[in-house]
Amino acid sequence: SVINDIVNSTEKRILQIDNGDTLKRDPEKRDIVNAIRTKRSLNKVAVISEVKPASPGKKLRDISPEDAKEIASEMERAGAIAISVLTEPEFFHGSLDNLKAVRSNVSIPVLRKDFIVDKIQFEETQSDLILLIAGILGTKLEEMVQLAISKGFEPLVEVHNKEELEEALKTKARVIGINNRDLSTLEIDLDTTLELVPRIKEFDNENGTEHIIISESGMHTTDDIRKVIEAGADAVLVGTSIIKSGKIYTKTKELVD
Ligand code: IGP
Repeated sequence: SVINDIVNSTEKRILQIDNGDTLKRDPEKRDIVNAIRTKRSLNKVAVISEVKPASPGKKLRDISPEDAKEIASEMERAGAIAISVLTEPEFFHGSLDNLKAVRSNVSIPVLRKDFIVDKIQFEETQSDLILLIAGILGTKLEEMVQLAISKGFEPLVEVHNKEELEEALKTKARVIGINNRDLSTLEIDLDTTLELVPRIKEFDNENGTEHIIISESGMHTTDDIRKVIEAGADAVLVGTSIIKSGKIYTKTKELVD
């Protein structure tokens, strides 16, 4: 499957990372939890907007670091609460240079969107949040969450089904992403969010915790967004429809308002 190909390609690339080559991270962490609460108190939608050049087999738009800066600024200006930056090079045409360029050019939190399989990848990451995919990390999930937190990242743990969600709830992650796209078939079903949110609410009630829920992928219209927000998602993550619209500012603003 595509997902196996991506993980294999990522593992090969990791072998090339130079251990001594760690970057200096900005010690200041931008807080997405506050950003989401503020936006919601204004009765707006907390939108995380994604700098996404392609998805497997589907090119959207070439994005250089210069382009990435400009796109991210427009997203910020339109009211996005955070920016997600694809850094996977082979299947998504992303780059770490795009990530660095974006974070130095906006003041809102930035998420590194990639397939993290090894802790060495933390060392090359200039971001506030980092994606950890439960379905890929399996038994390594808990350890990777701990490590990410100890490195100063806010881990965003991504799940797609009930089993993965239970694993995510066992960790210290306070931000959970529900991916509406099945990574093995690439099929979208917004009902994934509707099915999984109640379990998170139930867990929070029983344990006195308060997870932040982000619905990810496959949303194009304000109706799509209303559906997952009404189901209890605190924020949405949107890539394709914003990039493809060609009108970054206008499309982002439409979804925020
Ligand atoms: C954005 P969309 O359908 O709006 O382009 O989706 C984002 O959710 C998607 O890019 C994504 C993703 C991922 C990419 C979700 N989880 C994991 C790479 C890796």
